[in-house]
Amino acid sequence: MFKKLLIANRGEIAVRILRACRELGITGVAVYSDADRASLHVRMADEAYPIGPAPSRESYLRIDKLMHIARRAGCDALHPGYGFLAENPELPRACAEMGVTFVGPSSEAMERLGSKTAARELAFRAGVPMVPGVREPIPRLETARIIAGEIGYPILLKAVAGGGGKGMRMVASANELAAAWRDAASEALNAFGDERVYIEKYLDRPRHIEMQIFADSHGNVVYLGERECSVQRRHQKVIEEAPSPFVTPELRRAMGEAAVRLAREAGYTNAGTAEFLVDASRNFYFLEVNTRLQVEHPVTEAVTGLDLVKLQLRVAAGERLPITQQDVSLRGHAMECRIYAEDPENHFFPWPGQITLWRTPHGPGIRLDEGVYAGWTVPGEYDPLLAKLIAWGADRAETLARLERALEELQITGIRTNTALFQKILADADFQNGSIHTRWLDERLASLLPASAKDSGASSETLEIRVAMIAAALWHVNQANPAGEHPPQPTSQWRDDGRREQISRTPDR
Ligand code: MV4
Repeated sequence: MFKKLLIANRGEIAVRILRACRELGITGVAVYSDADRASLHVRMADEAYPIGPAPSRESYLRIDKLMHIARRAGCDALHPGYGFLAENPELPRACAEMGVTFVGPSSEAMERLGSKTAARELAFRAGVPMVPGVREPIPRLETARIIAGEIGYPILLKAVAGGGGKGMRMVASANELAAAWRDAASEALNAFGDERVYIEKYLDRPRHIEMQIFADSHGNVVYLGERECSVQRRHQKVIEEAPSPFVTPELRRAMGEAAVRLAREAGYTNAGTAEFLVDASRNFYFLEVNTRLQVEHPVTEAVTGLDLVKLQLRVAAGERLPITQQDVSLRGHAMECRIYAEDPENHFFPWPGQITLWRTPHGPGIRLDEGVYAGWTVPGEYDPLLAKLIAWGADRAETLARLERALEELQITGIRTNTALFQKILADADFQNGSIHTRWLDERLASLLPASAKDSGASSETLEIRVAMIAAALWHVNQANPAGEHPPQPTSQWRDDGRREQISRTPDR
């Protein structure tokens, strides 16, 4: 097993990985930006190193700085978490060059799956069903017109480098194609530096169901069941559950075996997720592979009894998977709420600031993966995920009751959060009987939120909307790809003092 692991991330996922390190006797090494000096992951780490200014492109997205710290601290492995550099093949490449083990797939497997058209080609070769469409980028508008006509409208233009709905445009008829083509290409160029797009048939109101897979470096691949992730807001997952209330044992097996074939075809190792769309007749269609540990991994942990982060570390260290497919069994039901510092009643405006009270739920079937503590100030520079509240129960009804009970126990003051929205979603009849699809929440929000929060286009709300848009734009600018080459920042006395000061000022513990 590894001796020392560098965690190239922050917040709750860095804390989650540190916990696995502690259990395995691995020294956990944190990195932190100027905005994260007093963050929980820094307090919980065995060692912590500064990585630069608050904007992530100058800190958490800097491969050169990470490699410098890995060398200086003597780390033999690196875990990327999710987000930031987790799916950037340059990181496993840089690790390989330095003799540091990357906890994840090879850069080659990542590249094979990073391009959506290459992934579709792999899926085709592996006999995995996918949405009707093409397997290569469309060179020009005239070609798009011919292919769209053959597939039949409505179609979707999707970015080859895509994911998360960026560079995606639905086209209802031929006369909308030219404008959508331009929009999709320019959005793709902007987001990924790659303007290429391809075409898929558009599915109306599908479910988003994903399959967890795990592969070791000895040719063993297993699937660990699905997660239902249809409750999303603008491509951001809000609630996830396992198993999906819609999936039958037959469908689970078919999707699981398809995901395993795909992993084998890609030469995949470590944890991965195959995303599928599922239509009302339970046909499933491959969408893409996420080559990382996912935010929602705890619901799979809850129903399988496995520790996915420890499994990741064992497999990365060259160990064989300790389980075969026959050993995988699902028990009970789990559901996760993503607790964000944001205001659902104000266009989901991010709400950084000091947490004055953080009173956490406990008791039967409750797990809280948190990245915060009372007295800490949520920085405005990052995704404002505070914690994930996960409930487990013998069945879906018990899980729902426990989650509702835990949401009542959870008390947060000082900042606004989305917890009240969860109470409304959990009380919704559609949600309770599992009749949900990928557009359900966006359509339902109008009735779940107070009238004042609806995007009605009323002139009284224009200023708020504009402020929210500017804030969102600033956030996105800060998320942009690593750009300028700045020399690594040396540790400074004032920064260390500041960190110590903020830690000693915090009221808890
Ligand atoms: C689709 C689709 C309908 N038809 N593809 C959105 C993000 C990207 N990963 C794929 N997405 C979709 N692809 C076809 N051919 C609908 C979506 C989609 C969606 C997918 C998963 C979760 C939420 C979604 C919300 C809107 C649209």
